[in-house]
Amino acid sequence: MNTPFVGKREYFSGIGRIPYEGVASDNPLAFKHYDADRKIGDKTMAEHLRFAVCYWHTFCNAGHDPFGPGTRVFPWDAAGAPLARAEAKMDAAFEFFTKLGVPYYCFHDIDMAPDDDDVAVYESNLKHMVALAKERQQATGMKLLWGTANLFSHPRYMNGAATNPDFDVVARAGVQIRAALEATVELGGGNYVFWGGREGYASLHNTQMKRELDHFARFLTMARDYGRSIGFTGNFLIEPKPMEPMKHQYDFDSSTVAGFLKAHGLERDFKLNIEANHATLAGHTFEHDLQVASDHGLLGSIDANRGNAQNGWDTDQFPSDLYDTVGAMLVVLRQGGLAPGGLNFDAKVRRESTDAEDLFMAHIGGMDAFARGLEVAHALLTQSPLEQWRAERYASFEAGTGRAFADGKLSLDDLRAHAMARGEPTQRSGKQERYENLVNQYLVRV
Ligand code: XLS
Ligand code: CA
Ligand code: CA
Repeated sequence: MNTPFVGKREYFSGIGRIPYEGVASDNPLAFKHYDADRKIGDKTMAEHLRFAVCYWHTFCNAGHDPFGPGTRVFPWDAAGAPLARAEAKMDAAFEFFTKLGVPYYCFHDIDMAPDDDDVAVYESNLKHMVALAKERQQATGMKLLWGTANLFSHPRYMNGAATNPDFDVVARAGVQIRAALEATVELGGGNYVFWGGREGYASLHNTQMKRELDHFARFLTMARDYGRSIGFTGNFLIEPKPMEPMKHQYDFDSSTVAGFLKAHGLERDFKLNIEANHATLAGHTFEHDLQVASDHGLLGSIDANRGNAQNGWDTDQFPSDLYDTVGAMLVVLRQGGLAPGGLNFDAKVRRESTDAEDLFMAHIGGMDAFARGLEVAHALLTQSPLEQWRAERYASFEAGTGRAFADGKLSLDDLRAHAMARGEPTQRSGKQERYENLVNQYLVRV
């Protein structure tokens, strides 16, 4: 990945390969913590973190909001035929990936290729761009973390895609899933993501919820079967979100999706892609939804971003809160890593951030925040008393009647006999503050 750019022209001139310079550096275009080849435990930072850049925010989103149009002028969006603009955007994307030094990227079908209402034109546009992406991957060493289909922007999907009450729309959604699965396989993607888009409802008055959920499961099963039939061996991932754009999204949170997958026999092929800002919209912390997914054996990948504590919507900001990244990396390290998933920056610079270099600084900050989270979480797990304290808290289940209870060998009569023999339980402090102090201590010590 040493080629600075492989396209027809350079879009980010004046910016070279982003170096690691360490915490003493004040260079805004250098990493302070992310040192790709540095070993943390038995893996390098790059191997642990598996960073990906997303196509949709970084190269497609010019900053529009409900009150006004985009503020960023992307040179790759200058006038020209749709396919020529898509090719220019791909040149910019691969230049950006290689200069930043990330190993992975993610895309929706219509981020990469021009959409079209004509099925054959849509399919040939995507095939054309996938062939170019394959060349670019070979030239740069970049890999695809996951592909997906955008089943929420086109007006035909306003009432949902797989859960639409009109079968014609469900079938049209099938066209895109089929093509996006083929694209993902062609590009060697390790995962395929389903974010629920408009799968949900705006009003229960006009909605047969059970029927829609059954259709959703049917659709996912067909996608799974098609994917496996064309050689996709990676994970299918569902990305939970509780609301927005719909009032209620069916894939509400980790717990809801885990139940849904198990109810429909999909838990062997599907895992979860947890996005920080979606977890917080659901009233959880990022760490909570990661932990729930991991506890089900279903944590597959992460969309790294953050919300804003004062806003109740999906602000998709770049992650910068070290406390959050430590919490996330504790879950990831405890489950032994994320592969074949990774950390995808599903995040956008603010509408007011209009310089090309802001895109780099945003990703540098996010990568440094997770690199720091990795270092601190690793130290907490291997050098601090954290795991020992947690184990001691549950020590009464390690032997004797506590062990027998956990193993399912006791009845309520046995519990009563134990309680009679022991008398009133001794009060045991939860010691939350001691744990919080330990995390802060390691945040500055490591
Ligand atoms: C939107 C989602 C979306 C998915 C991919 O809220 O985060 O970007 O990650 O469709
Ligand atoms: Ca996402
Ligand atoms: Ca989001």
